[in-house]
Amino acid sequence: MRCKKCQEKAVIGLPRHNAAFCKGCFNEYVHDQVARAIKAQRMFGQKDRILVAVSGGKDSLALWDILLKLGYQADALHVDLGIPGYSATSREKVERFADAVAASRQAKLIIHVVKQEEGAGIQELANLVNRPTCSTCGTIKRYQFNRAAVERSYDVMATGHNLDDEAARLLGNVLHWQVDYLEKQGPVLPASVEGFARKVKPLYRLAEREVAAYAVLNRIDYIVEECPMAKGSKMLLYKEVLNHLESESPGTKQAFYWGFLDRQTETRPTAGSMAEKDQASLHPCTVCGQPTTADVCTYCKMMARAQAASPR
Ligand code: Q46
Ligand code: ZN
Repeated sequence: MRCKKCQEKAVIGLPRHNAAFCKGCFNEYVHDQVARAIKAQRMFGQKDRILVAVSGGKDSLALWDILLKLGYQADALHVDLGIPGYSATSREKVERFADAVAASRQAKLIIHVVKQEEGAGIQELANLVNRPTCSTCGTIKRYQFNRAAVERSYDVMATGHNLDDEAARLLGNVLHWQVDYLEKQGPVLPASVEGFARKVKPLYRLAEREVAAYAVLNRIDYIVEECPMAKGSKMLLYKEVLNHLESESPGTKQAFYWGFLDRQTETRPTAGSMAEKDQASLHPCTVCGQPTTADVCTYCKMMARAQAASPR
């Protein structure tokens, strides 16, 4: 197998593009796909300050690496969830990357420790509020990322969702006809109201195996294991189904997700109309001030319940 660009020995084949690349040309391809995503979706500019949500997995660390190499000012936030046997290793990987790569580019790492800030690890909190661990985790991560981005005046928050993640989410939303979610699903979520950070997904043009290959080829040391709480999740099942289709018919995932985005641009509400809709229903949480549709936001309600239920 030869590199399609330079005819050197290829290290990876990309059936969906009918191509193969050597290491150098593959890195160029990855950087180019991210640069294109940023430009096509008008995600941010060279002067913007970006906050990357990093878990310690391949996608988020690769994203941080790529943005820094493309010359963006990108700091990162890691949420230490306090999951035994998983969170300590994840945090270690993030810290190691920050010391080895990010520090030389003046990028900062912020760490939020759930056990310290919320008073208990994610599983214990979920038990206290009687909710599934992943939904408790989602509420905390969304809240803390948004808060960090807004309070520290970042222009935009970036996450490492790749093509596989987005295609799997789309499949889930279509299977259950989650029309509200379908309307908002996309690589850019505008900062619709004051207090909500703009959110972007610069890896949406890259498949999971491409991001994994990029991380390996560039010696990014990431946590390989999935979070133990993800076991049996529907997202993993949807990914499996899509991978099966992809292996039979390369390009299926891309056609599915990009096709959705193309059609959505015709019907998708504009940032302005979304802002109007949100503005009408959102106001500051009476406890913490972050935007919410109720009097008290989900996070503050959850923390109040955890406090009431915790043994004194
Ligand atoms: S980290 Fe959190 Fe995921 Fe782990 S506890 Fe569930 S939601 S599975 S992205
Ligand atoms: Zn609140």
